[in-house]
Amino acid sequence: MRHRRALALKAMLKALLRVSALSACLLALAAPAAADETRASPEQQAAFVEWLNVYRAEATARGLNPEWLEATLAGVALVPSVIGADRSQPGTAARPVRFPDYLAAKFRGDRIPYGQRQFAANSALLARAEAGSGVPAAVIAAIWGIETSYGRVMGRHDLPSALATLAFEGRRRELFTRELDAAVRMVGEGHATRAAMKGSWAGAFGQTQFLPSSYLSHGRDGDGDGRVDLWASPADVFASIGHYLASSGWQAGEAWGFRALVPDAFDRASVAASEAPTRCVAPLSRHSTLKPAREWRALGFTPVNAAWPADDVPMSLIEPDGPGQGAYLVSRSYRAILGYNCSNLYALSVTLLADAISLPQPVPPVVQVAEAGAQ
Ligand SMILES: [Ca+2]
Repeated sequence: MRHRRALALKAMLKALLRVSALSACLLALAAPAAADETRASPEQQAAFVEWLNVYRAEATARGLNPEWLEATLAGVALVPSVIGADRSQPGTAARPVRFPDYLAAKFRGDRIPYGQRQFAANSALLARAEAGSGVPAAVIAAIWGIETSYGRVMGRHDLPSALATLAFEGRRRELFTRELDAAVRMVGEGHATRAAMKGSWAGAFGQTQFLPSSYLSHGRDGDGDGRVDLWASPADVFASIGHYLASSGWQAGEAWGFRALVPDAFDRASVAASEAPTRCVAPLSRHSTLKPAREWRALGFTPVNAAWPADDVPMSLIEPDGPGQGAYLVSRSYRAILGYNCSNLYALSVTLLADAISLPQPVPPVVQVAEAGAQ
């Protein structure tokens, strides 16, 4: 009896396997686009090789050492999945992301509790980075946490291949050609071996997720060994993040800002910015004009779980999801985070994570909302 049942089971499994094999075949036939995401066509490969030859010639003309080019471009290949990832980035105008959903995704898992432990465990190195840059240790740690989950997720793509693919694709050819040049310099000048050049599909690498040009201009040697190692040295990672934010306009002694309650029937048009921004245009267009903190206080704004800064600190109002759905008063230091990544949702998630990992309990309420949303 038991034997017969086992045979029947076997037959059923076999039938199931046949069906799934058949549906896999049908899927493969029905979805050539999915196959294209991972494999380049011969035409694409040929076009990429041609582009690479042109790049090599132009980079040499720009003054890059041909030996450095050979060393860096060795083994470079077109990566169609990089193009796929670049074309399906979230938060485009067609698919806006709500801040609570964005925050929930960023704070998923152990991002806060692990961050609290990492903030404590690295307090001496973070304090040194703060002293050197004027950027609070908690903000440096929060960038580290958002970018790579505190150094745990740095990306495994071959960096020169990802950069060459993005430059070849052409949507942001100028930017990625420049970054490929910088990657060539990193290898040529001995900052990293060719084999160590691993990073995200978008060309960012190490615990800071710097692009190669940021490494060359903002990388700092925090542990004094004469090298800048953003993959393995936490001291270098913290010093470099601090330097990057200070260069982007962080004001020492001026905190990022806070979540605020907006007075009833507040006239937003009365605080509209008078000039269009010249950098990071879309996110900065969502900021009101900068007004001293004392004026916001006089208008009836109230900080949530925070204190007002000095009266003359300039702040602007942002409401990421529109009026009545959560408001923040942010300083010029907040704007420096937009230099790291030009997105209000990104910058707000950094500042709220900084508060969540560094302030004594309880965790700020907006963070609890995001955590609840993640479950
Ligand atoms: Ca170092």
